[in-house]
Amino acid sequence: MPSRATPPRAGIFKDFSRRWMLRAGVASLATSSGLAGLTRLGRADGFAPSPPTTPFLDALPLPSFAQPSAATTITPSPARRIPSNAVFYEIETREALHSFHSQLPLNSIWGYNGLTPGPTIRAKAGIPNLVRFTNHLPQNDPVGIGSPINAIHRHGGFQAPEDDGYPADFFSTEVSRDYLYLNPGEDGNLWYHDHSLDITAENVYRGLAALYWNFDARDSLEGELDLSPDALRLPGRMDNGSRLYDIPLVFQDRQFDKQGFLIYDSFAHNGFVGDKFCVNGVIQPYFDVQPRKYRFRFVNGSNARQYEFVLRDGTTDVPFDYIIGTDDRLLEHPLANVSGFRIASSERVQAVIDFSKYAGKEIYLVNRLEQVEGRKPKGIVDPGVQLVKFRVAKRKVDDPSQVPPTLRPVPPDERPEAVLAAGVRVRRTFEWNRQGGAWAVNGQLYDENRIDAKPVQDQYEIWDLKAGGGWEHPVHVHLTNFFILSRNGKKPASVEQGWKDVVVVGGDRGDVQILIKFSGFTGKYVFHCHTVEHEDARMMANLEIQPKR
Ligand SMILES: [Cu+2]
Repeated sequence: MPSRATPPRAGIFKDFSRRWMLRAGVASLATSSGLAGLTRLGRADGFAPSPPTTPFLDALPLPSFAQPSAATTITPSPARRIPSNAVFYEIETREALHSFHSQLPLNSIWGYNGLTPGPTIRAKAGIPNLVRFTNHLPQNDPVGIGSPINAIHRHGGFQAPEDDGYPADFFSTEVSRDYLYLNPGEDGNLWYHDHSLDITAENVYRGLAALYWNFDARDSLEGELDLSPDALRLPGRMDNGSRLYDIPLVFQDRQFDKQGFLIYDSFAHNGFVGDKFCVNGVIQPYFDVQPRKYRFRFVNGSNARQYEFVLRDGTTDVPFDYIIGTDDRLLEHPLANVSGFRIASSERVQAVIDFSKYAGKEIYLVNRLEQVEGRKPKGIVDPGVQLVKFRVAKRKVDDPSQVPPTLRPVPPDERPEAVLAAGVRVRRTFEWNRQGGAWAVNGQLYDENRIDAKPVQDQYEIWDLKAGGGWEHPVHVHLTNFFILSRNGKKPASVEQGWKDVVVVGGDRGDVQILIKFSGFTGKYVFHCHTVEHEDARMMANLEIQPKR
């Protein structure tokens, strides 16, 4: 049901009659007018436009790193053996006040350590992290967006079933759960978010999302200052515990009522889109940069919205200098001079922008994709909406970073050509369809007690993914990465040729064929649509990975 995020502590929760109307679902009757302030990229159906906010008034916030906990004796829950070199973290989910924009009132959010995005967890290849999440969410939340249960999914992570945030493994207020992340390496660019059964969309919208970065000997924490011969020396380095020149950009759309409080429609099973564009939790921020190379990690943390990004210098489109990674991993080779790219919910792209040629200028990151509903984007608009203003300093600075011609070589026996030549015997088809007002996979609604596929460990499979009704679904498979073999029978675009853990299926994007394999663990995992309202409306299925015979 529709809800608004009035901060309970601010005591502004008096508007019961309006709240009742919203709960009764009458809101849409009242709000078909007032389109004047509608952004050109669309907003949720049935809501008046969010209040106007001046773009680029607030700075881009940068999430800080989670700090390891000093605890020496740890009894893990659930009980299991913890590697002796594991680093221990403690993170709380709790309610807090958050500023989405300095012209809006503070809003009640739910965040990891009370922050949205939450603290970035940092890992080093070969050193496991044991992360204890404690649920301190309020039992009686007056705002009404979300439910105080948690299941934490480290998206893109290689982790045992009990550490995967399986949707039914949720835990309640004042309960803790430990998650063991082994961090074998290479899967460098992850994020973690709530994955509780039926309530993921609201809990993520309320703020439960954060980043998880793995570093290893090549893509190292020392980054551009790493002198070892294997180091990639991509832009980025540590400075006093903060990361410089390696910058996350988490994109989330939000909708606000006329007083500036967050609203959400729990009946929006087709996918909720808002008309305000937050980057790292702030609406249309500016970011001061030096005239040098930066690494940006684009994360689509929106519930249902897709974005198509371009860079603009005045009215001229300028290319991203390099695309270096998609989803979890770095590409084998960087793609140079890329004019733009599109990301759907939970997809990630890493790009390098060299601001040295823009010294003293203002460069804009622009979203050109209009979307007014969860079905799919409406199309490209010109000029689009500026989401971030980069204010480039004038004075030249040193830039020891580089973008080497080879980033992450794909092992010869894992290349799609080699795997296909060796023969792939198992094929599966998954159709992503609407069914009776809910969302189904192969005609079935998610049932936690039904196993929908039993892949055998280490055995390659080809999956045909199709969708009907003109809908687009970003399909996410847990535990593993895959290669896209084809899109509509053709080779995918170059930005889709690297390792992926999400792929958009259907609508204008067509059918997709992927090459997939599950290794390392056996047991039960989910795969699902990452339009999180579709996921909650049961567009999800169970895998049970079988041991090798
Ligand atoms: Cu979907």
